[in-house]
Amino acid sequence: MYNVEIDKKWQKKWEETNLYKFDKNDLDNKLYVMEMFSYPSGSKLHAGHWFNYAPVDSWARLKRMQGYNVFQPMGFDAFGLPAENYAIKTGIHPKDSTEKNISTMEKQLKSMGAMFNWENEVITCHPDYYRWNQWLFLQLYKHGLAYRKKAPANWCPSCKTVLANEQVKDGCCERCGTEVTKKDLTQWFFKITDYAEELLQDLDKLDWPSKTKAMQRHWIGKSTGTNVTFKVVDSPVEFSVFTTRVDTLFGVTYVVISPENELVDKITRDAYKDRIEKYKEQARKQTDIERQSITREKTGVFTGSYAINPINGRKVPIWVGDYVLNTYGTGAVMAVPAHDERDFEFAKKYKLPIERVIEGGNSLPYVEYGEMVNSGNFSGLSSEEGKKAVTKELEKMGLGSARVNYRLRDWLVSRQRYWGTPIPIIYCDKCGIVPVPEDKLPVKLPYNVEFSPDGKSPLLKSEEFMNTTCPICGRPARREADTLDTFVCSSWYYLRYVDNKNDKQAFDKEKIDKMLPVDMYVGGPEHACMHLLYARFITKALRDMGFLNFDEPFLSLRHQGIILGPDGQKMSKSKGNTISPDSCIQKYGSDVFRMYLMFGFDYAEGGAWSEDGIKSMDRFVDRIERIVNSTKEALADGKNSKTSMDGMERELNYVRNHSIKSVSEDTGKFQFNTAIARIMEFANALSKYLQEGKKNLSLLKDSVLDFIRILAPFAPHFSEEQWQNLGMSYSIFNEKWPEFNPDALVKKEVEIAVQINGRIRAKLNIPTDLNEKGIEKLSLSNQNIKSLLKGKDIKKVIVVKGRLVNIVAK
Ligand code: ANZ
Ligand code: ZN
Repeated sequence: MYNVEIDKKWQKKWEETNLYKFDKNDLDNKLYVMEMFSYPSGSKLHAGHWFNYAPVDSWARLKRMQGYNVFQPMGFDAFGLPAENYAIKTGIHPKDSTEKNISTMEKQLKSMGAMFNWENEVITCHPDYYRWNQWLFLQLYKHGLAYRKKAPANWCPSCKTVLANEQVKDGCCERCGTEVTKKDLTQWFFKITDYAEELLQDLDKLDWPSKTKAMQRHWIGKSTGTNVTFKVVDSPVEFSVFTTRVDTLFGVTYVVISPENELVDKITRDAYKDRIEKYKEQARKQTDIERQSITREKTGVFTGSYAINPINGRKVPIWVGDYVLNTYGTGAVMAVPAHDERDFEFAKKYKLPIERVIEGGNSLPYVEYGEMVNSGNFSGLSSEEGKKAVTKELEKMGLGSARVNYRLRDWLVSRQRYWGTPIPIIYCDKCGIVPVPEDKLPVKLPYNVEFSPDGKSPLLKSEEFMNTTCPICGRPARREADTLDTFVCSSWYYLRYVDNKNDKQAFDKEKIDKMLPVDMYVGGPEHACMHLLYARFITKALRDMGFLNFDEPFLSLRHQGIILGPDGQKMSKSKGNTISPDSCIQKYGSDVFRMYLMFGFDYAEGGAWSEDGIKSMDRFVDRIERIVNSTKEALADGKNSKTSMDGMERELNYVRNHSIKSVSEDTGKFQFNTAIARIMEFANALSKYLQEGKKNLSLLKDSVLDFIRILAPFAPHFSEEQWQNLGMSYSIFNEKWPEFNPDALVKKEVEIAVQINGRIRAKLNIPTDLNEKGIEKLSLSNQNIKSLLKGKDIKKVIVVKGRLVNIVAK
């Protein structure tokens, strides 16, 4: 059983000797390794946190031994809904519960024995962090990248707050699962859409999982097409539609505008007003996701008005339909039922004409490209040619133009909640919207606030907070009562880590230009479209404002999988299937827990917890200890030694070099489970060798030392202990990572079976370059074979090179 006291012993020593202190003078070799910081929720660190952090620490330790100067900071994403919801339920103030959770989690994280640079810790709910979060807001505001507008916002009736699009999952609140509705509110936005194209293009530069890049591409949703202007018959009104298939323009039989489109009221004829009003009301209750669902039945109402198709002058009816989203393109579409699924369904339902204008396939709708037909002068062109030609024609007529659209929407950052960064804005009756001057930051979040939700910002109820004076005219004014989305905090924390104690600025440009980008960032795949996109946007925005000079925050990214309960279900308190890291490390020690996590699961996949798995890792560690002790004895004894390199020696040396090579490569690829499997093979080879009679002691010693070196990143405390046990000097983490000798990897011997009449009677190690005659001779000279053949006649010897020898004898 592993002695858990050695965890504490080495953690203390590492701290006292400042072993992992980042060397600020050796930036050429810097390696900035970062794991997504933790959310200090009520439930402490769970096995999933360990699975995120501990293997990455092992990766970083290996890099350190390879000569890198590792910077691995840690912090807490401390604002946000869970702490506030917990407070509402228990009455414990979010600040108090958060501070308590942070100190618990810090202790837990320290018990991991990771190389965290705690002196660079950031805690986002502390004024020395959110002050700069407010500063960031003001910079974006100054540069036109933060703005206010009235918009239908996603509203969670249960959390009583606005949610970003990204926080709505299948029409429900990501946090509590309640169905999300719409509410018109004046909100603050960050203009991430200004960066849509660059965010898309630069994905190519990143060493990120391809699935994550694909998700961002999809989320940004670039679409190339044409805006076409339709004039309304007997009205001065005109409007545009966005289409990716302008080659189908001749097939338009009606147009549809979204219920929220401001044109609806202008276009609707009196006789149709009642029905349209009712329809608008009904549409308000639907989420965008429901409205886009392919399976949902398409609905709509006629406005009584008609529009003119600019290409052929045809009069087509204008409908209102909720399958058209107001937030995409122009909020209006031209409907081509012969070539679009949704339009086809809609046209059938409302008996609207369906006219084919693209040749190909028999059935309708035909949605592929083909040859244009029934399209006037354009007939005969391919879809590709037609798109260009029709767009050109529309441009000539002044009734259309080529157009690129993105699905990406601006980032809604205001929240009607208490536990967040106050937005540094003041409203003055005379001067309007006035940003808080930078030297007046931070705008402190008051402690005594009634935060139980009523749909309004809790800060509104704090007169002390709300009432201020206008920085321009000095008259009484009111503060902004909303707080910032916590994703704002996490969109730049990797910059603050580097310069976390700076009280003059958010960070020093020179410092971060040297330390960033982050070389390796690791965290959950669920952040593909929110955090990971916001952080990229903020980096680019700060670059354009001159605060830094790199384009991307995270060069390499990896995701970890999820550790499930022993029952294969997601761990949760209510299911009673959680695994507490604390009790595991009390029982088995930090390293056994860490190695089990790394060996028992594929890092990117995760899987179900197994108690047997951790026990067998415990036994493995015991075995290593026996290997070290036997080695010590053999070395002290010094007798029975040899200096030659025979078959056994060559075999051991082979496994040793093979392990060094594989562990380096696999760890580099985050394939920790196979890396540990190679370490186990190495341990087997050592055990086997220790059982031999005569030993080459210098080989034994070198092999065991290499073994402990390559084990060290995976079992840091234990390896440090065994290193000392072997009489080596502190610290193993100042040792160089061993290099393998390619010569030793060329197998000079193979094992072959020697059979007599088809039954295996001996196994021989023979040189790989031995010819058939030599193999035969060697087999026949084996003691065992010799005695079995005594008194028999050898009829035939069959040699299968590299595999076996069969002796036929009577
Ligand atoms: C006519 C047409 C004919 C279309 C055809 C497609 C096929 P992406 O690729 O996502 O950009 N569209 C445009 N704006 C819309 C909105 N606000 N709500 C719902 N649908 C909208 O898709 C662009 C296509 O989606 C556009 O091209 C338009 O339908 C529809 F045979 O125009 B198409
Ligand atoms: Zn004023």
